[in-house]
Amino acid sequence: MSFVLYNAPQSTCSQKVRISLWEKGLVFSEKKLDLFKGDQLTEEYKNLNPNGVVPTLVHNNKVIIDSSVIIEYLDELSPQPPLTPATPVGRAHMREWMRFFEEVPTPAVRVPSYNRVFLRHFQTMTEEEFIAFGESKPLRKDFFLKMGRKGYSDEEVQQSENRLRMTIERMESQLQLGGPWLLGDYSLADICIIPVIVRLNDIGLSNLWADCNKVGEWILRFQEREAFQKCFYFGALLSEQYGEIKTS
Ligand SMILES: N[C@@H](CCC(=O)N[C@@H](CS)C(=O)NCC(=O)O)C(=O)O
Repeated sequence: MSFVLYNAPQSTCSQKVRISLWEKGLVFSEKKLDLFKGDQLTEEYKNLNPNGVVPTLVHNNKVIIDSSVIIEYLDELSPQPPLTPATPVGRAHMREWMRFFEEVPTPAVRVPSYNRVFLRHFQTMTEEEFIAFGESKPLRKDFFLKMGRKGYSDEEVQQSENRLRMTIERMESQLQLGGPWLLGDYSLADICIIPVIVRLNDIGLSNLWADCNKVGEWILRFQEREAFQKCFYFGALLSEQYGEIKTS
């Protein structure tokens, strides 16, 4: 089997897939895209992934896109070790968590990530260049143009932090049922959210779980996994790529 992963070291969606590949022990090669140079927006790449985003997995010439679809695909393809509950109801609960993570914290974390770190890429662009860059993004055009070169407003930052805090509180309540993972056993639900939590920690927002002991323990448990350590190679954290990070 041949696996080629088009991804970016720091991309949270890519990190979900890297963890899953390592958990399954599947050998893969990485093609690293520079998202601020626009590698994901070339016609060649959009032939693979018309959304112009990473990750994309090419498995024996078959192209699979969207990180959650990819990790479920990998689990079906290579069932050992299982990352999905054995029963239909268990799988339904896992997908409830995954859909919630995709809908709430995954978009929310982009707001402080851009405001604190990525905005610097646009400071030397003219307004016209920035608009053209935003317009070229099939999925993220509205997000970019709403953000502008100055970033999101304090109100929008607060709303996104509220959504992230709500996520953490839900995870804390769920882990209080016994854990040690979100559904008891380790699953794709855990893998789906850990990159967002790592990102929050990296950009100075770990206060969001300061009073959530179970979430804190869950993070430590994750850090011990070999797949986690292999996924977060040097350069996967923003602090490693960008140095000091603005904390407001
Ligand atoms: N639903 C997609 C979203 C992928 C996504 O948003 N990827 C980001 C990196 S985490 C990206 O490629 N952004 C490029 C851009 O904004 O131009 C997935 O989960 O694969």
